[in-house]
Amino acid sequence: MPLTLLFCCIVSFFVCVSCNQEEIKRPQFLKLSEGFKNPIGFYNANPTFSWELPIYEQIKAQSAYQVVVASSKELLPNNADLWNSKKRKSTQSTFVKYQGKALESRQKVYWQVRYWNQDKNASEWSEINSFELGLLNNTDWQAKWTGLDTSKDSIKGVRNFLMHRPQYLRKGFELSSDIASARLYITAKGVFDVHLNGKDVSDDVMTPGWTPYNHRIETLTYDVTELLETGKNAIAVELASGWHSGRISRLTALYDNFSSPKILCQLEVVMKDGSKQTIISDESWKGTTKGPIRLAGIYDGEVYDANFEIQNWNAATFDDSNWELVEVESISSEVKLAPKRHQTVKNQLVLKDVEIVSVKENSAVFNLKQNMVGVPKVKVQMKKGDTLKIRFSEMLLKDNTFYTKNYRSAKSTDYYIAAKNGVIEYTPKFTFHGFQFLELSGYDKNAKPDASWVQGIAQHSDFEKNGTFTSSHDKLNQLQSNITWGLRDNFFDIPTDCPQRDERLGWTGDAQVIAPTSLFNYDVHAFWTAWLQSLRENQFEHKDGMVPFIVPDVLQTKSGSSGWGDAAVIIPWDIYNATGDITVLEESYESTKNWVGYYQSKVKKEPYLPKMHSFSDWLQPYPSKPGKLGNRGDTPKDLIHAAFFAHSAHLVSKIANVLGKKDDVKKYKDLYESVANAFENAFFEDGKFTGEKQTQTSYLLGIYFDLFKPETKLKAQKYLLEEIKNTDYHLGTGFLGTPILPKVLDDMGEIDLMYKILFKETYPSWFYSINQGATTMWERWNSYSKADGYNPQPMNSLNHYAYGAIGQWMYERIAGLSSLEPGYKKIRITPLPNTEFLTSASVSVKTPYGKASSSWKIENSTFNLEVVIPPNTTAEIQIPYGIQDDLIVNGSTFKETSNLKLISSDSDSIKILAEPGTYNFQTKL
Ligand code: RAM
Repeated sequence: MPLTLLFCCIVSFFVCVSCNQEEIKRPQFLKLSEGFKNPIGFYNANPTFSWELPIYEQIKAQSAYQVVVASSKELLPNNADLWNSKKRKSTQSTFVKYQGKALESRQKVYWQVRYWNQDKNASEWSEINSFELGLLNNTDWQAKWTGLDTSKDSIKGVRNFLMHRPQYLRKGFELSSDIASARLYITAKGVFDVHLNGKDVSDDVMTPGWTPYNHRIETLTYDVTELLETGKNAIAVELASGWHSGRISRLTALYDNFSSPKILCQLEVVMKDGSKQTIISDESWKGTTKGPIRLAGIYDGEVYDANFEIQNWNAATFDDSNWELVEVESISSEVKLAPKRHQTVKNQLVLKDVEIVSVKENSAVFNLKQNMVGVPKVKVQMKKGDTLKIRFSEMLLKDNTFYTKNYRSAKSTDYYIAAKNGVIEYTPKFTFHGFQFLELSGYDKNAKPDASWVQGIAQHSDFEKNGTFTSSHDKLNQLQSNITWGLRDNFFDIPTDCPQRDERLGWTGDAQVIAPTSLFNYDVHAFWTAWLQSLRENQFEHKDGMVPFIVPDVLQTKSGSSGWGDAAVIIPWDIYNATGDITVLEESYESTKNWVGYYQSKVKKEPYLPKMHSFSDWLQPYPSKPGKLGNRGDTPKDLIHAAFFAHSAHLVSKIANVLGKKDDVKKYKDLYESVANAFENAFFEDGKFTGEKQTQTSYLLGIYFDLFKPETKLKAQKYLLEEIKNTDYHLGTGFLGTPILPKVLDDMGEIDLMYKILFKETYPSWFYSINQGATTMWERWNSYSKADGYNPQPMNSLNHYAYGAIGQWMYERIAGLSSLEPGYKKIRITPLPNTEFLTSASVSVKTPYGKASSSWKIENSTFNLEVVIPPNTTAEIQIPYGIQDDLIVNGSTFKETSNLKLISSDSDSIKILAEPGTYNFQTKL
């Protein structure tokens, strides 16, 4: 070869390699740990890194990656001083563990990632992302718990509970030179709203949120650089009881004798000249309880008196010399101060489409058309000295008056006292309500009520939407809406059972039932893992492994309940399957084993059959016992203990397998098998439940948890079908049976039957509540009916998410998208059309690898399926109809390609393995 030609070849080779490399687009959507984007005040010095590959033709999969981490931007990518993973051959693009130098409180860290695609070409480096750690240790705090002693006022509220007047706390300070950057670290025993120089520091609501305060209090970090000035400044905090000192934490002995609320804050300022100044909460602060928020409680509402407003109290110019001196308390080493590990609650949506229902003399009822959680925003004309009373209710009685019996002792009423004539605007700050209707009274009699007087501000933890579901059926879409409203309404910092009555507690059973559905609909990865930490903290108080009924455990539960405490095992497993994040399993491992240990400790007489407490198949329809006694349904609790004992042991064995704990894999599998055996022998004879009353749930638990021998399982399935027939094809399940019903019928191939049950209009069914006007999920299948009114029991929440667990089946099977390998590394697309009820259904889910979707419709006797599979995953797609030769893919007859491989084909369905991409499948019915 002539030299020139050789030279040309070499040049073109290099040009080609480099041009090839330029073509590979950078990774995107970088995230830290449970989905955080460039956080400050981050909680974890051992984070994980995730990224997504961009979506375009050239990118199918990742073959290798490199993560670089440095203490300054300039060091990236080539001089990473904290960690350089080097090129690692791996398809892992989610939850890659940091393995670099130890990180400290306040440290700011920068990171970047690149990947190599399936052809081993390197991408460009991603954008640089960062995170900054919060104060990770109690010793990082110089501040003291600071506040007024409000217990001495001895104000007694509902049920004689001590109420604390909200406090206004402030401190003026000077900053000597120009400010380079400033961080405010803050929390409270109570709930707070902080201002700097008269400006609101954040739009967070009811911070710091709710943890077991006797173990851990979460702290917030704010970047306040822009709010400070050289010279005079002021920091000012409004503080109320919240969960910590309110009657929701009913046991006064729990959190330092129900002490007065306090704040803890530390403002750290770095000056341009490099010097530092720190302002802390301490004895130099001043406070008053003579501010406008006179009283505030989560259950009972807020009282705001505008006559007490203090002009400019939060500005630097204010003279606080006649305010009271505060009391202080040192930080205790027993209670961990830890940066908040999930999103705060924020205002999310303003409901403005309001209707006036009725007007009486000086009172009017407004309808927000959606049962919601949050606060109202009212704008009304008032006369000086008059009191505006704002009442709430979820639904009305026949005569348009309020149904509030189901709030039980929660007063849920706000008051505003006017200081002058004219239009006032008011939004309560330190309470929240569950309501659709609102009654105003006490406004100016001369004013004519107008729908514009009222808006509803919906609040919940600030997670993002993760999935969508829609179909051709209005009621099914309404059900999806009711499920998602119910979820958001009850994800108020912790997962609550209900948002309106004197409860609003983190019931573990409800949580385990709804977790999978919630993970489809919202990005609640961090939300759940944060609550699981609280669960562990409460569980570890008990040597026997007992998980309390509720978390945080303000009931100081004395025993565990089967089906409830199992949240400790079931939820980590659900999160792992939805996200692929192994960290949650590592964090929870001891806790999962301890809960199984609790069951073991309750086995006394008969081997493997625990004797303990259970709420059982809570609120099963048509219980044989009347009223309250019937709440636990008819499935015997002993059966439920054994079923969940076996199931949790089985899951622990699976978790042990993921974590590589070989001994435990066997130990817990053996345990599961022994309990399963005992379960079958004790409660079934030849597959038939031997108890007093046949229930769907007895069979469902046994079948779904795999507790029968293969031959008896078939018989049990037959008895289950008989039982369903006996109820005229209605569900007969309570909290525990309901989420399992669709899964079992699905496994049995009884798809049409499941559709029939789901689309039932009569009681008990999902559509029944919709037919009665529900806009959220109800606590009971018969909470209300147009014909008979409200269920007579006061425990009758109209916003309780448990029965929304059907949402999982809607995503996974009606529209057909689920995770086949943890975190959607492999996706399963298996839509289940049913032409009797639906002509189309569609879902999309933001998987850790990018958006995946499945949409089908039936038109002109053609089944049409549109599928999107994100990069770095594969999918198993099952087309429910057709003959392979008739299958059209993206407009042409199906042929195997490098993107689509045939797995199997029979008269009922065609199964295909798909690489990432967008596909349209068509087949004749
Ligand atoms: C009710 C709660 C919750 C349920 C328990 C057993 O008070 O609302 O939903 O789990 O009881």
